[in-house]
Amino acid sequence: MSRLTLDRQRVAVHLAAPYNGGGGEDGNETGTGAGTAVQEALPKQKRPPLYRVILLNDDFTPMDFVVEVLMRFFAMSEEKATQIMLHVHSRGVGVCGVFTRDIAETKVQQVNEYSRSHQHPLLCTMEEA
Ligand code: TYC
Repeated sequence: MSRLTLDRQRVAVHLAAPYNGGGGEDGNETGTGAGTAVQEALPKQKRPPLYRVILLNDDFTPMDFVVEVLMRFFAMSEEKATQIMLHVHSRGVGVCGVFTRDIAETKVQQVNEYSRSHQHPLLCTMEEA
């Protein structure tokens, strides 16, 4: 069962709890003063959509440069970066990480701008996870 379903269930149980007037000043009310029943707001949806940041293979970008990019912008160790680079090199695409939309957009921009400024055709993109 998804967490969303669980949240909805918890809210339904909460709202269906018996209205027993406990603590009322005159025995009829709930203690809010004027007989007004107060319903708590539904919980905000807390989980934003996530996006995969994807690296694309090409025939020209040097492997060392791709490893440097992965270390610089995705805080990977050299070992992890090499593993991801080789995956992209052999499979065509690979995931650098999963982020909220703003962070993913920033990473994509940073990688593409850095690659362009070094005259490499390396491309980064994103997709909803
Ligand atoms: N295919 C490139 C080469 O042979 C290396 C490479 C790996 C390029 C990953 C891009 O995202 C990439 N030099």
